[in-house]
Amino acid sequence: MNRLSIRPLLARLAVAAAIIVAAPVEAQVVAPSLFTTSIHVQGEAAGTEFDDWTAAGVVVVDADPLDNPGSLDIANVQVANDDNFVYIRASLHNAETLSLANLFLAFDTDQDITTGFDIFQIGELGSELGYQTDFPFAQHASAFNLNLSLTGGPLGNGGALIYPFWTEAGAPAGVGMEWAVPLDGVIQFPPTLGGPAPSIPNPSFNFVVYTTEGLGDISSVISYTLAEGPAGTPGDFDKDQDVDGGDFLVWQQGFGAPFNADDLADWQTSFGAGPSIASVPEPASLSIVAVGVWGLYLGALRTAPRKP
Ligand SMILES: [Ca+2]
Ligand SMILES: [Ca+2]
Ligand SMILES: [Ca+2]
Ligand SMILES: [Ca+2]
Repeated sequence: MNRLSIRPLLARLAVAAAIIVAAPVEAQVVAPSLFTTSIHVQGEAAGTEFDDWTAAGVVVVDADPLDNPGSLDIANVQVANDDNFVYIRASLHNAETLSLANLFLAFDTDQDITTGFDIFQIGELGSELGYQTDFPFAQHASAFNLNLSLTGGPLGNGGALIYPFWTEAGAPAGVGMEWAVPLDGVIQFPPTLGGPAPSIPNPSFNFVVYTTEGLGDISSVISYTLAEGPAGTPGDFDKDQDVDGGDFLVWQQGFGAPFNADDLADWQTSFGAGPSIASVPEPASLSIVAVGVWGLYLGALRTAPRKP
C-alpha cells in the first residue's frame, strides 16, 4: 500500500476553503441499509470489477452532477455492508482513465458536525475518519489529519481494500473506485484523547466522497446505518455455519461482553448443529477464566448430541 503525504492536500484544502465565500448547502440523503455478501473488492475478473454492485442490487444513493469537467468528477455513489466491511462505490463522469490518488472518503462517525473535521467548511459533516484512496487517517475538529496510527482490518493498519489499487506503477487509475472499509479498525488515540477506539464506533454514520477539487466535487452527505446479516444458528458465535467447540472458545473469550450466560444456553441447545462438527476442545487446551464456566461446559457436553 502506498502512503501519500497528506501535507500537500492540507495546503490545497486551505486554499479551497479560503475561496469559498458562501458554501452551497449540500444535499443530505439517507441510504437504504443493505446487507450483502456479494460485493467483492479486488480479485475479480478484469472488466467485471463493478458488476457485483448491480448483481447485489445496490441502488445509487447519490447522483452527483457533471460539474467538474476536466478533473475528477464524481457521479454515482453506492453503499452496502456485511459483517466485516462497509462497501462504497463512487463512479466518475469522466470517460477517460484518470489518477484516483486524490479520491477521499470522510466519515462523521457520530453524526455530529461539532465533532470531527468540517470538510470544506460545508458545515454538515464533522469527520472523525478519513481515507485517501485506501489510506486511513483520524480527524478531529481542529485537524484534517491527527497523524495517528490505526490497527485492524485485513491489512492490519485499518486500511481499506480498494479497486483500482496502487501498483508499482503508481496511483490507482480508472473511472471509479470501490472500497471495502473495515469495520474492525481501531484508531490508536493516545491516553489524552481517551485511548484506542473503534474507527467506526457506531452503526449509523454519515459520509461523503470528495476530491481535492473542493466544493467543485463532493457527494451529498450520505447517512447510512449498517444492516445486520440474516440471523444464523443461535450459538454459532464464529459464524462458520456450525455450533461446535470453536464457538465455545469464542464465547469464553467474550464472556462478560459481548456474550453472557444466555448465549451459552444457546450454544448448549444448538451444539452439534451445522454441516460439520469440529473437534470439541480438550480441557487442556482451554483456559477457563470464569468460575463455573467449566461446569456449564461439561454439562453441555453431557446433554449435547455427539457425533462419532
Ligand atoms: Ca467489485
Ligand atoms: Ca460531480
Ligand atoms: Ca463528528
Ligand atoms: Ca461455529
